Amino acid sequence: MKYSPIAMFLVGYFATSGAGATDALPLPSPQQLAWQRHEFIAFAHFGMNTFTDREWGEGNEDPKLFNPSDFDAGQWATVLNAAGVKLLILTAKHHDGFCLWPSQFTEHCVKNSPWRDGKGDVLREVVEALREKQIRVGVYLSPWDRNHPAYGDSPKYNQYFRNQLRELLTNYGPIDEVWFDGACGEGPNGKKQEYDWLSYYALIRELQPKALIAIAGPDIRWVGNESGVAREDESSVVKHESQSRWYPAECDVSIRPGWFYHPAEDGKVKPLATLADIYLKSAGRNSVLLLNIPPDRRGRIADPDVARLKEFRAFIDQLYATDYAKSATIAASSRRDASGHENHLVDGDLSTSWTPAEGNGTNYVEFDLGQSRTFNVARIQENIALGERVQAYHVEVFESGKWRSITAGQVIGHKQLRCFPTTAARRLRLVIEKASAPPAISEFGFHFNLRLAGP
Ligand code: FUL
Repeated sequence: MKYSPIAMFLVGYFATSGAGATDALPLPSPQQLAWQRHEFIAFAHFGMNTFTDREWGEGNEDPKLFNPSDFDAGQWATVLNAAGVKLLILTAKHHDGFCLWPSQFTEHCVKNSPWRDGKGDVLREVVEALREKQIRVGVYLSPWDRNHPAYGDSPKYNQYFRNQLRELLTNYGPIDEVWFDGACGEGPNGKKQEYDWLSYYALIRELQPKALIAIAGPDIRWVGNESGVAREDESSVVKHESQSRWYPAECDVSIRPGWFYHPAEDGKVKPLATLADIYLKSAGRNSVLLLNIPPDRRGRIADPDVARLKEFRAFIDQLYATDYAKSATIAASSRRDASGHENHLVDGDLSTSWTPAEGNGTNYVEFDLGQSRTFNVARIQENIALGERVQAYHVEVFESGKWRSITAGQVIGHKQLRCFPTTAARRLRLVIEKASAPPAISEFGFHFNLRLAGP
């Protein structure tokens, strides 16, 4: 559940937090930039619900029910690393209030479970295993807490919540993403809890200034659905009245129907075709894919999910394996100077770019392959360290003596994977029709994807 009133609240936060100039081009913070370049990150929904077969617990579950039989965070890290996941967000506390770390502020946590004789700490084991594989760490801490007696007694619960944040953000090393759902309910006193968001944000900034605050937070935006799909032309720049902010989109979706593991869903892991489509419509639409992979009652990623992730990785690798742009002769309509050379489009370096000379009207760069090639995906990337500059573009092929557009859009951003019916051509152009500042295109590629080619 992600409540939208938070969006209105955040507008207020942005307005009072200083930035948001009206005419300057909004830019990502270094942390947002690094995060967007991850492209593919994961969620692990794991907790009391894993053992009660529910999606939302009531909060009155007996901690003794939490008892993974073969917990192995090393297996998570190995599987995620092989899949190419760059950051994992663990549900340290879901709506039922049960904490996966031994909190000194509640009894409703792992210390009262039989797992590891009450001496275990899921978060610690996960953090250590992830760090061994250079996977970054994020935490999901649900503000909605159906267990805590002070929930609804707003100041008291806010203090409890900050105490928990402090535990998470001081005892486990660097945390890169703090994920807040906006769901809010009434406490046992019949009163609606008023979250003190500003105090939560201030504490995070104090304890982990590099952590990004997501969803009900100012740094990462929920894309607006739980299907893992961004809009075409999804922009990292969000405007409200005269304020423009860098606020990139995250696409969350589960590999299974539910967020938590349910044995009955072992046969319902999303097929590769669905995951491939999700990837193209999230990572391929200037957004970050946040794929949920819920560990099972053993405390391991279940076999069907492991198998699907292998296929998914193979799909992604195949997608990029052949890049015809790399062997093409490249010629630009113009270039601003040597640092804006068109050869930067194929150097694999996201910080270099092709920049045309100013004031020359429509700008394009042409790729001549020397012979006809077959492709169905164009990959276009802007150097977003300099902002989102392009406002309209298309890709065209030279056919029977004239140019024909095969795909067109407005936003480029970090990455577009534009798919179109399989096309054969020798010459092809990326045309920038409109930009708010000199375009800085960092990479261009065109690929042939087997799955998209059909049977
Ligand atoms: C939602 C929650 O209510 C779901 O249980 C899940 O955690 C999802 C990612 O966010 O809003």
